[in-house]
Amino acid sequence: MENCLFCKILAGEIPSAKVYEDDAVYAFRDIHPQAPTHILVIPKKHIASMAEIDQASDADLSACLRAIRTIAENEKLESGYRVVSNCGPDACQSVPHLHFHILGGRKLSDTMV
Ligand code: DGP
Repeated sequence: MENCLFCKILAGEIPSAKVYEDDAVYAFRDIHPQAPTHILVIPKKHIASMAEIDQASDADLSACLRAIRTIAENEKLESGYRVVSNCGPDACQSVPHLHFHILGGRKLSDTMV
C-alpha cells in the first residue's frame, strides 16, 4: 500500500532491524523502544488495524501469533512479555498497518493503560 510506513519497511525502502520473517509475517525492532526488548510484528498483507481483520486470512492472523511465540523464544523472554496492538485514535495507533508490539526484558507495569 502506497504511503504506508510499514509497507515501505517491508519493501526495504526504509531500513529496519529485522528479527524474524516468514511468508506471511515480518518483525523488526521498534525505533523508540519502551522496554529492553520491543519488537513490532506485522502481517505482510496490508491491513489497517484490528478493526479490519475481516480482510485478513485466518492463516495470516495465526501466522502473526505463532511468530510472536517464536520471537519471544528467540529473544529469551522466558520470564514473560506483553503483546499489545493499538487500534484507532483512542489507543493512540500511529501507524495504520496492523502490528503487534512485543515488550519484555524487564518487569512491566501491572497497569495496562
Ligand atoms: P503504534 O503507536 O501502536 O501505532 O506503534 C507504532 C510504532 O512504530 C511506535 O512504537 C514507533 C514505531 N515506529 C514508527 N516509525 C518507525 C520506523 O521508521 N521504524 C521502526 N523500526 N519503528 C517505527
